[in-house]
Amino acid sequence: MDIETKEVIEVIEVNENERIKAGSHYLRGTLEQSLGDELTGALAPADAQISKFHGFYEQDDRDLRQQRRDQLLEPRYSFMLRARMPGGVCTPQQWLTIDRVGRELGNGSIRLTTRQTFQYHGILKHNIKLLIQSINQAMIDSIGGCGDVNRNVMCNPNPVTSSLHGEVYQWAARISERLLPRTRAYHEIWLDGERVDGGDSEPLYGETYLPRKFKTAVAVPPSNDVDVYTNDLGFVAVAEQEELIGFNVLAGGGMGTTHGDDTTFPRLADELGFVPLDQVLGVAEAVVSAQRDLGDRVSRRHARLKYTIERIGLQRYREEVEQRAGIRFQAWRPVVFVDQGDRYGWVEGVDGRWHLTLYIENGRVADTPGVPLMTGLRKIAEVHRGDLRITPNQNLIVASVPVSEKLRIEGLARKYSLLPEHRSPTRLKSIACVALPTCPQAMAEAERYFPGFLGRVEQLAEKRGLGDSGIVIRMTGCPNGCARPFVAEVGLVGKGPGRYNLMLGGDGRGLRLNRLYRENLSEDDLLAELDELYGRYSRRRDLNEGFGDFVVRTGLVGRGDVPVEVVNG
Ligand code: SRM
Ligand code: SF4
Repeated sequence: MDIETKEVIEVIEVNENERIKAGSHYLRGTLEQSLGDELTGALAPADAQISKFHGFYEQDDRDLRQQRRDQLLEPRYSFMLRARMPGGVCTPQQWLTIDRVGRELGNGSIRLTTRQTFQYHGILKHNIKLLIQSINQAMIDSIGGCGDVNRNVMCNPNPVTSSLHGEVYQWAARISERLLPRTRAYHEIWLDGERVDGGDSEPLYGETYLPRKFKTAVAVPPSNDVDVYTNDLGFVAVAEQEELIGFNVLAGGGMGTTHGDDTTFPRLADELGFVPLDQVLGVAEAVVSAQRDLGDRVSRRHARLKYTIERIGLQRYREEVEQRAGIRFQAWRPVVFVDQGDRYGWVEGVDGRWHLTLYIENGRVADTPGVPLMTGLRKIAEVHRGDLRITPNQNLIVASVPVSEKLRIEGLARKYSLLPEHRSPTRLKSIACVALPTCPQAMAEAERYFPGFLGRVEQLAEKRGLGDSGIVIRMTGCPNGCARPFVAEVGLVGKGPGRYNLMLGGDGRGLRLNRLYRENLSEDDLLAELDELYGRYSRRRDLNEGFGDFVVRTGLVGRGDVPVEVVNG
């Protein structure tokens, strides 16, 4: 085959997104022209892909779609912007900016996400630049919030048990920095930075970036709040006598699936082995570059790292990473995880400062009639002098409060209904994704519907004498898995309007995938199934046995993959 023919075939074989990336001149595309086009509220289609790397998505209000269609109007386009905030940590001053910008340039709310950052919804095209500039003035950016690059790096946010947490957080921030795209496009377009003609480059990513999104989390055992096994790349802190000595490394986790396509599946990450601290950044780069070169650039459905590892095999993949990083993985160090939830209320840190985890229902920070939550957080940020930390379960920690300030902070939190009190243990452990009306992928409701649905589940639990049991329930509007439903004890995965698949059997620690139990259920059917299951559980469970463990032990569902069960005894 001559070279020309080969090139043509290669061009035809990659998917459309690859062509868009390659032609974007390191993520510039024609974004500036798209923004200036006043005839439409949308971006040009290729720019709507490139914009994701800059942190924002084009959306339209799905509640209004039909009405707009009937009126022969274009959809009501607006944008969702996601910031980059490693480990979810920000200062109160930054929070005040986040809050102000959300009220002035977004839809009046802030959405805390399952990856410890925040999103604005409802941004109009002509406000995007001002919005990005405003958060950048507070030292917050949105580079790689979305797109085919490494996303927000997660990290256990609770600085409680030891100085280890602070140190591990620094590693999360370093990994985030190391895996950032290097293009100057963001600065040029949004921050009016100096133009670079021709000299731009991406040493790690290359001009077509990664085949697909890429996610990294850092866990501090015994908490698996970050659900580290669901990430493309995971680091698990290993300490000796309270001193951080390195990390166990994981690769190849992911949740996204497509209904009816069994070539797609959720997967827990594989254990690659232990590395000392001086090898961490090199390994992170090697995992990313291996995926850059070996990932599937034809089918986006199969382009995540989990499919690469399935295709080439773990052994070969591990060797590839070792060779690129110039290291050998050491044997995995034993670690124990005990849960995947947040620790609510006050906890004293090693330095004598206190940390208060607030409850934010589904991570939605807004003022609604009778519940001025957004105002409450603003009042706290106005007086607080420590920092604020978004958790992987969409909550917020008021961190590093001196004992003298505890009463004042708690008073505000109580006044604005931000304390976890009067919520059932199940509600405190449960989360839902955004779904309708903004998410274009949603097949069913999640965030808007979940609180009421949980109320009905709580009644069932009370009836069965399970009011004190905290069962992890997670709902998503589609099988993409944004609330990580496939590692929940009960996963409810949207199938169509008002219809959900019922998944059962997570272990409450994020170490076991659940399995499909019943398909396409209406609310009545779901409640009937749960009623029956809760009845069995309350009669036949072992002492301290979790619901997910019970359904697996009694054979109601098969066991999911359990690669770490051995380690965790
Ligand atoms: Fe997600 C796409 C919201 C965490 C898997 N996710 C989307 C989009 C952008 C819809 C879209 O494609 O246009 C959603 C925007 C909704 C909206 O209106 O805001 C969306 N994902 C979210 C958030 C906001 C859910 C939440 O309620 O908090 C989370 C933002 C995280 C962040 O701050 O970066 C969010 N998404 C996740 C997670 C959980 C995680 O990462 O720990 C997953 C599962 C883990 C994984 O990636 O495998 C997840 N989102 C997806 C997927 C499926 C990817 C796949 O491999 O198939 C999509 C669809 C896609 O990429 O094509 C998606
Ligand atoms: Fe949207 Fe589906 Fe993610 Fe929910 S799980 S936010 S419906 S993409």
